[in-house]
Amino acid sequence: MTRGQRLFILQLENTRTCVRKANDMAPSRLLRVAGIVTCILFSLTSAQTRGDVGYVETCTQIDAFGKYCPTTCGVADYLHKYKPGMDKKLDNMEDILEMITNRTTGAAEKVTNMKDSASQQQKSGGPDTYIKKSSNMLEEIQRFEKSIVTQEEQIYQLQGILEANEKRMLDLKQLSIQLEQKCKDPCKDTVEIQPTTGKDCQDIANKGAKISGLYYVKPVKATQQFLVYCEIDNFGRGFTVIQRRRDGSVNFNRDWTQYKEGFGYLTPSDTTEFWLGNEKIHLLSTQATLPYVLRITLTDWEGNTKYADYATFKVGPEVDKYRLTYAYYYGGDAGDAFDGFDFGDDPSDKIYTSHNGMQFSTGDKDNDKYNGNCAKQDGSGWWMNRCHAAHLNGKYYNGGKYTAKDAASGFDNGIIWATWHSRWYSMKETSMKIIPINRITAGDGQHGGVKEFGGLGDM
Ligand SMILES: [Ca+2]
Repeated sequence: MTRGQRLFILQLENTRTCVRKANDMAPSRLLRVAGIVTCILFSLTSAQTRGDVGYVETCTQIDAFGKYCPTTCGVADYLHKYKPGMDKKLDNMEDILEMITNRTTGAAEKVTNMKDSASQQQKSGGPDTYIKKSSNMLEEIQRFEKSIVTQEEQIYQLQGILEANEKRMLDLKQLSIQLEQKCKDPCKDTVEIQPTTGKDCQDIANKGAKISGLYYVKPVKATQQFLVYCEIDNFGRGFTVIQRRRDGSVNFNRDWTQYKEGFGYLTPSDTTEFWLGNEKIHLLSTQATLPYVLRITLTDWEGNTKYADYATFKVGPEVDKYRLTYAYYYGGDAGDAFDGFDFGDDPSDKIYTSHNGMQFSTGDKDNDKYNGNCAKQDGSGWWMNRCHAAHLNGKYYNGGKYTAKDAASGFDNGIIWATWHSRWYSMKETSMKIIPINRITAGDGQHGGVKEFGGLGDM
């Protein structure tokens, strides 16, 4: 059930509850009508909001990482269901109002009769006490008259509301007709998935795909295809993107299963954050006869972008806890943070913060080299040692700079690349992407730097 559908049902239940309360509680019919009118008002307002919500909120995310937004058919369906019930309620209200009007007329007649009989009594003369009693009665009657006038005013107001409601119903009917027209066209996915498929994005680029976007890939050992973002540049290189940070919109504090399956959102425009998933990264990185290069790109809060490449990047199977291995640092201007960093706290800092050969850890699965639990302390999943000099799944800190006080555990838990910025500086954007090693160099024969090729215009 999508969030949109749940909303509809909630609102329907609200309407029902509302009417029931008005019936139970109000001793006077007038109050009851007021209750019902309020309820209807509420329902109508809600229905209009839902109409708007329907356009946006019915997006569905599927396992294969697509986000699909159907058209507004759901809203139209709802309106069809909703309308007959409302018509009936309005009819009932009209009946009740008529009843009240009848009773008011009856009461007015009664008052006139009472007044007449009182004045007759006065004329006929009698004991003082009787006259006093009679004038008291008259006062009572006048009060009663006043209250009737007030009630009549209220009835007019209610009638006004009723008319306004009828107008809204008409508007809704109009809207419903418009939606019906729209829904005659078959619903389409709003996410554009490119038709070419392959073992990875380089395979797809080799088949002639020219634009970056979402593609289905099926690595050699994969049982089913899955969606990836392919970054295809002007040199015909196809990078398969396995990680993306851009704005902190996705929470990277996830458990083992979520890191295994992947999380976040893939978009054709590469505007969202995600972790592709350890299983998929394993299948991709271990399939080729040609080894892969992992390219890490980093953007800081001053707008500088740097990169680091690792040759023969592989992620092992789950039985080996998705162990990270690579052959060597292939180059880049961000420095080799995967090899650890000497922070100056301890002589063995560099060894204990290196990442090559580390198994993957999450808060609920501690595979690190530390007595405590690095992943739990830092609220992330990563190839933790004791703990890290590179940490791209860390907490997102707007502005970059943070302190031990900002981190829940007191440890450096940001998006860190220690060979470029201090561990108390969190990157603004990151990406991790893989490409067969024979394609990493761009068409000009030079080792491809981030600034040299297209397709990364916004970085
Ligand atoms: Ca541990």
